[in-house]
Amino acid sequence: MREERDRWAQGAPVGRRMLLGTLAAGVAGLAAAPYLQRGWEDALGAASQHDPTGLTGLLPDPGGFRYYSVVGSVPRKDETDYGLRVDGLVDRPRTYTLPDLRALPQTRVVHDVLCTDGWRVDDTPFQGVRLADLLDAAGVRSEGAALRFTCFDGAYSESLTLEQARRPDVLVALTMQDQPISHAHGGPVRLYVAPMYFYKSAKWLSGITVTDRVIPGYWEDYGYDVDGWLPGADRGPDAA
Ligand SMILES: Nc1nc2c(c(=O)[nH]1)N[C@H]1C(S)=C(S)[C@@H](COP(=O)(O)O)O[C@H]1N2
Ligand SMILES: [Mo]
Repeated sequence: MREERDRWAQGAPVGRRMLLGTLAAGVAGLAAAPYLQRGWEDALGAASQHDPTGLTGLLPDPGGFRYYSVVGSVPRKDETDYGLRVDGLVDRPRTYTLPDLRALPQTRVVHDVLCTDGWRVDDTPFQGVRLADLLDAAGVRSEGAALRFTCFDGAYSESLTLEQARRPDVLVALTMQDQPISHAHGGPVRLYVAPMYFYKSAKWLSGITVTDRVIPGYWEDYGYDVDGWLPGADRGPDAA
């Protein structure tokens, strides 16, 4: 999939334009169907689930974002069945429901979002619980050095060092652009790591495990930088 994305990013102009046209027609067809009620963004998500080429990732949604998923279909979760498990090297493992997370102090962070594929959406607000607060509540043990994030899509994963995770601009986000995070954007809960490329911001977040070392995430196994700092990011005291 990574290779496919790179290949398309480099461009095969005629083939790609044709395919995009075909795909746009397909998406338009979907949009005319009941998907319309959920909006274009969810139609893109739905279309990409039937899209073996991954090209739906090249169709912008109205806000400038693009839909990414490494799996074909992702279950929907809401207040009745969503859970965020915090465990690993902690004294007090816990599973948070959506109401649990909403009841905690909320922080709003506005930052530019950048994907390594070249698109960006400036000044995007995210709001949610500071990851640092969840770590404090869990009581990280002295052997703890990093976090592994897992997702209820069953495939994606990410990592942060504890020091990165404790930054005030790293959120377990419940809203994006001041709306509840849609399913297409990884709702009801996604990670938001403001100072890093958007691949670090795991969608459909379901697990946070404290580990004794960094375990590279999904894209990082394909060569992405484990430290996904954005150009010009203030890396803090651990700056290399
Ligand atoms: N679970 C999951 N999270 C993910 C991804 C994914 O494929 N699956 N893609 C990452 C990448 S590469 C980007 S750019 C953003 C895209 O978020 P969006 O679909 O809301 O635009 O999600 C990141 N988080
Ligand atoms: Mo990305």
